[in-house]
Amino acid sequence: MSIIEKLENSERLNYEDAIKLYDLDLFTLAHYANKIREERHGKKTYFNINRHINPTNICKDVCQFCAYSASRKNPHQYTMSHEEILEVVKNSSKNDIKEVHIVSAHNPNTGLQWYMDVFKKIKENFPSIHVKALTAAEIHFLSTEYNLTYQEIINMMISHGIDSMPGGGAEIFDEKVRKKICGGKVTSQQWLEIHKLWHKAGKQSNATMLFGHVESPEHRIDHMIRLRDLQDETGGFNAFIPLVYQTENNYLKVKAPITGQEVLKTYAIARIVLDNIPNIKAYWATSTVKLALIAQEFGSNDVDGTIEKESIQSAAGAGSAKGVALKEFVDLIKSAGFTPVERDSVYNELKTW
Ligand code: V47
Repeated sequence: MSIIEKLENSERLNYEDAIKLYDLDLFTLAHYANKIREERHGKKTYFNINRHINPTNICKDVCQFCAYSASRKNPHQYTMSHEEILEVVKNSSKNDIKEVHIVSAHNPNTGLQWYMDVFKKIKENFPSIHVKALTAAEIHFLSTEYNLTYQEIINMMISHGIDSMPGGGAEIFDEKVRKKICGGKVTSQQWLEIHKLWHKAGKQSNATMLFGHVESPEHRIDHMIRLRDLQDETGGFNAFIPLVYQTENNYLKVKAPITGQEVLKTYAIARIVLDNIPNIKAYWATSTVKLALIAQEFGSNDVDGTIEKESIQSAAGAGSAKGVALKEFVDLIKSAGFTPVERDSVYNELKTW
């Protein structure tokens, strides 16, 4: 059966089929991806009102793509105190944020309680704010640094008030590419194992993929299929987030930045291949708001949030340092022809704007 026949029949695609999707033209892919998007979400585009906080940039790991961690490229080290973090949350709570998204570097100097206690303090002071925190890469770092099992770290996360896990640290699962871009950090197997344990604890998470650097389309498909396999088992992923690689201030040598066409193809292919992950997020901080809105015609149904401050992608050249104003966000979604639906962190609908 041809790939088009399989798409017409809405069949699940295996690795060999999915590779063929990259040979299709953009508008054929858009047709099938948008069909799935519209069946599931109609014209809704989800977003949330949130605040990103990155409490420290001192990192034991050396990822080649990272411009955020303090290193030769970024000599400005910092580590926030809990009081400073709480002050940020307090100020942002005035903007009616529903989520704090907290991701740190892997700092060996702070102690485990610096990582954990802040979540408890946020929950005590702001019980209605959803805490999305600690990537699988951070969990692996804490587990090795403090000689605890993943399960023990997960139990601590839950008892300290973390509600869900962000999808960071997945990068590209292919072992050869991974060795090149982030050797030494959490392995692919470990990343998947940590999310599996988190899901088994009854919790939800997201999954990312960093693309547009030294990986091939085959590596992207392999990444998606490993996620789909785990999702078949646990059902715990809410969203898949393809992160467009930002090229500046890091050590990865990439000849040409990825084209907008290839980015859109990848969103569309993700929507087709990941038949068991409900949401495809075009994270505007890496794609730009404009392309994130166009991506809504190519299978995506989410653009992430208002963010307020963004440090990881903006360090590598993205124009996301100050987030985006709520009104502007809503107006842009509307003028792109979609219905802006504010969601919470686990995709309950809160308000149609
Ligand atoms: O894993 C680092 C990425 C990620 C670069 O779960 C880069 O809702 C592009 O995971 N170019 C962290 N990306 C951010 C993340 C995330 C973001 C938004 C929402 C969610 C969610 C998760 O940032 C890292 C890494 O892949 N990153 N450097 C760069 N040069």
